[in-house]
Amino acid sequence: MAQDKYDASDIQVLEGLEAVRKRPGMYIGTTDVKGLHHLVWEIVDNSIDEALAGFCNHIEITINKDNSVTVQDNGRGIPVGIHAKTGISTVETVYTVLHAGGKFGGGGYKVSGGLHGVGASVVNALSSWVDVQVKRDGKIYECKFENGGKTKQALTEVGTCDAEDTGTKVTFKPDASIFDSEIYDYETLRVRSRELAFLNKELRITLTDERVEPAKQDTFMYEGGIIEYVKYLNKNKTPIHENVIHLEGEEDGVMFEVAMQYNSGYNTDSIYSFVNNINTHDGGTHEEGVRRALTRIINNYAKKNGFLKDKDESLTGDDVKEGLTMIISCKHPNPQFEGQTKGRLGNSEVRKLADSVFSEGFERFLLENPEEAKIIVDKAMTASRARVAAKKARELTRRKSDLDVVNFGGKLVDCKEKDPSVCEIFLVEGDSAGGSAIKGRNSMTQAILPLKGKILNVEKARLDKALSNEEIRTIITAFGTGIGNEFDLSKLRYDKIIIMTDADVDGSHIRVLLLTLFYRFFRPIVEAGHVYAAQPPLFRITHGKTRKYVLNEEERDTYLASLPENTRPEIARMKGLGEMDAEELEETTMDINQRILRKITVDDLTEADAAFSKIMGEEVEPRRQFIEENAVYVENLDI
Ligand code: 28F
Repeated sequence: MAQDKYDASDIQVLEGLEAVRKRPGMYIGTTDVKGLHHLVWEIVDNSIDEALAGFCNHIEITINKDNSVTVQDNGRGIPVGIHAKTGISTVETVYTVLHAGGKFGGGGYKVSGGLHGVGASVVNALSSWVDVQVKRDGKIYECKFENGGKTKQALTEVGTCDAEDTGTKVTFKPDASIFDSEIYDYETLRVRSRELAFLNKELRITLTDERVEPAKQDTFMYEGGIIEYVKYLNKNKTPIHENVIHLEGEEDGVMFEVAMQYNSGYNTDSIYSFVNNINTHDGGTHEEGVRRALTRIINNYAKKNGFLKDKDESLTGDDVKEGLTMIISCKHPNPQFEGQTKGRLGNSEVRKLADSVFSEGFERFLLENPEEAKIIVDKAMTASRARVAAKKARELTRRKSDLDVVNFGGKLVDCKEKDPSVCEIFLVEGDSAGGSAIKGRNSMTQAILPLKGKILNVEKARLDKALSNEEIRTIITAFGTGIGNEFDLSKLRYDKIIIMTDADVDGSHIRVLLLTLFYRFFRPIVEAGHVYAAQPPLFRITHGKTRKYVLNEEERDTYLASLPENTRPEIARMKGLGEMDAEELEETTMDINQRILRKITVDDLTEADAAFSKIMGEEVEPRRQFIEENAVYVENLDI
């Protein structure tokens, strides 16, 4: 506006910008450091719109020594002609009339972020001064504003330049009376500049900090756009398929593109979505369309290609998201942002567009790339098993009542005492020994869990497979601690877990399988010293009415040497627990006053771990041989 005369339109302009100064938060959210940096993006967005319109490919952002900021683009330059509605130049209109930049005529649309093109006048209102320079038609024009947008110098031709040298350059100094801080943070500007370069492929963005000597500078330009964004996000991860999948489409002026690549990790929250370069942290219809299509396409592929055999088995949204890094970018002429922080896209038509663009492109990708398809589906299947296992583990730990354990498969014969410190559980090999143990036990403090035979070799099985084994599930339920990340030692229902198996090869094999289970899934129980191996006798020496049970050859020989010369004792080698009746089993192996237990410790297990891994491999013979020779357990006599 000219200095001395203020007509109605001038007053309307000043009232508009005054309103911004009164309630800046309504326009830029906050006046803290976040709002300070927001001013930069409002100006940059106008350059980005010029880039999206195809007339600009380089934006330069400079933090000047006085913490003013200069943004320059090589677009067409804001038109300098007189604006029909305001009677002043378009440049001045854009910088002094609120809502002037966005909806004004012209075929293109404001798709950059922020205030949808009204940003220039808001920045002017909140700055102590703003200088605008336009290069157009071989001429250089300038106009200046001060104290919240008052025109200091109307648009003036100040020089000439090459005809093809066009663009807009704006320098502004945020008003210190409005902003808590006026110091720009280079890193904040750098991160967002890089993101804008990723989101707008081939656009070069240069950031310079003139406050330091020598000046600091970064330049970002990505030919591949969001494809390179995904590569960048997966930089420190292990992609499980080589190429980033890139899909794009447009409908009714709405542009939509997705870039995605799976990595070997397990997290499911590396999906980032943007609308007009704004990060929609709370998702919205663009993301919903993609997630829906991703789940549907992978399930269809898995069923059609025999990965999912059980017809009503299906993969969930979480299963198909595991390890997925994805960027969704939508450019919309009239985005509806929803939610408290306006972080969610609400336009319902986008859901269908996203779904159709994604599903058609991803389905084609899977069909054309069967190897990658198998890798991707396998990963989702593994995630699904782990999810089911975790769910089972949670169910197992949720004991509704003690009755559950006894009824759970009817395997465990629990003790009557409920104080864990005096209770113990015997894991007994075989039903006959199990039967004897149940008869011979002290029913107040001793629980019996007969094991049908070889339990699953968990060395090779994942949690999900281990939990699908009924014996293992019964053991987990009986212990009460839960398993995996649900494990809670304080819930252990017994002070002693006693493995009672035959002293032969099979018995040792079962013992090692159990120890593998403990080592892999219940290590804290072993570390706390709750696990023991029962020591059934190896020989029964009968002479006269006397019956003596001994543990091994050494004890046998020592005992025989102690007998009178003329006695001809009968020596029997005990074949197995099943050979003893309940009374003998109690007397020799279970009675806490007579039995000898061997405590199993983790240190030994750690050495054994290598052994477990070796003997728990797939080859049966080396394993049997190893067990026969080593019977991997260590004694610390506990009584
Ligand atoms: C450093 C900040 O603001 N760059 C801009 C243009 C180009 C045009 C334009 C802008 C008319 C009224 C909509 C030029 N020629 N950088 C910027 N570059 N605005 S802002 O037009 C404004 C329209 O509002 C432009 C032909 N068409 C458009």
